[in-house]
Amino acid sequence: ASGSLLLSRSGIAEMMPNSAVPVDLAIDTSAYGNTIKPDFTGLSYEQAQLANPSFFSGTNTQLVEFLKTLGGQGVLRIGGDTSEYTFWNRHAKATKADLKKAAGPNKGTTPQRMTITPEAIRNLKDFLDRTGWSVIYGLNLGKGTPENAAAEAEFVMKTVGREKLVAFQIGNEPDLFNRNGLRPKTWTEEDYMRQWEQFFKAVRARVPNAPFAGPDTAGIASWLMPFAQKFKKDVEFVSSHYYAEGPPTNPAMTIERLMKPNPHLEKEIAAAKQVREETGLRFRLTETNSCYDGGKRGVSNTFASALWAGDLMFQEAKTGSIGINFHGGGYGWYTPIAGTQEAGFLARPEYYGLLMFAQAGPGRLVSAKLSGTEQAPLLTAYALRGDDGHLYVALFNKNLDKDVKVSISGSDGLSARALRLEAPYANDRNDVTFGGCPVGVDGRWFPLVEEHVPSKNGLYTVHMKKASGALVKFS
Ligand code: BDP
Repeated sequence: ASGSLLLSRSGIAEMMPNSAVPVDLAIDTSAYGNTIKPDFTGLSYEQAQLANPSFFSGTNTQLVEFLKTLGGQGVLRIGGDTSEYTFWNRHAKATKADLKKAAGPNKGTTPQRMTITPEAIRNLKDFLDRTGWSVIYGLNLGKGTPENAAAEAEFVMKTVGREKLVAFQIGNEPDLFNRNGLRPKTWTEEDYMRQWEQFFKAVRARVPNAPFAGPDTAGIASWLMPFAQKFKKDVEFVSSHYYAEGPPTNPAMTIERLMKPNPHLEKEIAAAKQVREETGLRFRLTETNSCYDGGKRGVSNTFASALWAGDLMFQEAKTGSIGINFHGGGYGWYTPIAGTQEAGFLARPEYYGLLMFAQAGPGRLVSAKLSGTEQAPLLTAYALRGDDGHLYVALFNKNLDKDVKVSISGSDGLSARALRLEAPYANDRNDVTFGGCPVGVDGRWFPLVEEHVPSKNGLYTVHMKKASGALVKFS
């Protein structure tokens, strides 16, 4: 059956109109770039989700599968606005009502106070063991105390273990504390660093080997360097967030805009590079998504978000980031995985961007240079020597109105197969497939259609429909 699908698919590709914009992609497999480690991929959830101890638990078998499909060693980051309103209490027990709580992304309002119990942390450990993932754990700086943070960190460290704990972070988006009511208007980065140090010392006094990262800022790139310089011996890496668009009420926030390069992202990448050069510290994008304040309907929950997310992952890897965490949870517009334990989970379009990245797997980027993209500027391409030895080429045609014909030179191997990332329309919400197959409600996925990529004299040609992606594997 898969053979006949294969034939019909390449038939379709050959029938594509000649109007496709021709572009060239030159691969140089001897020119290595950055390494993508197995823990590159990550998700981010609100700390409030821990108020329900059964969510991140071994009993949530469906969610476990959804994470495993994205990679066997990903990173779960727990934090967000609600991390300033969740309180560790080692005597507390979750109520029946707590067990039903699903925490979507905070939507820019003041969160409700919630409690984190020992049971939640014990279950989290089980969840991490079953997924193979590790955790970045947020401590409450906004409303918490150094003593309580130290007690919480001690329990987390003891329960989860050093190998599963990537880092603690102190506070979420402290650069916004002067306008979200958590600190006075006069709050500066100096103040933040002073308080960070108090919390850090309190934790280290009880947990001498506790790993840390920060400053987990919303986006003021200028906060990265002073923090890195001051705490370079104390942190594993520096972190901050990036939202491509927002607020959702602004009509200028559209799919068209999401597909384009973003000056905010470029600023952040430049700041991360400077930190790396001056302090040797690496950068992780610990929270990101398409549109802040919980996302935008018709943008964040559409197929366009898959192209955006997949492209962003490769872009971050290419520019030196050690990983990325897509924020989500509940039924948030931008969440990669939507649902609850009772109702079940499903893959939202964005999930497929992460899935495509996972299929290339960890490895090392190699040089991939595009030319002739003047007529199709939103076509992006990345090449990777996978840890499995194969050469992979990831293509994203973010042009919404133009098909593109990509001619790949300099690849190796004798044959090439492509897995398509596609949907009928950029704003489609339900018919996204990768390799001809949707992700099942059990969180599993396998390729159904592997398309033969035609070649002539070492030149491989991939026809890319407007608003589509493809992962080409050479063997
Ligand atoms: C970030 C917060 C997160 C929110 C998100 C949003 O850390 O809790 O859910 O913005 O506004 O700033 O969507």
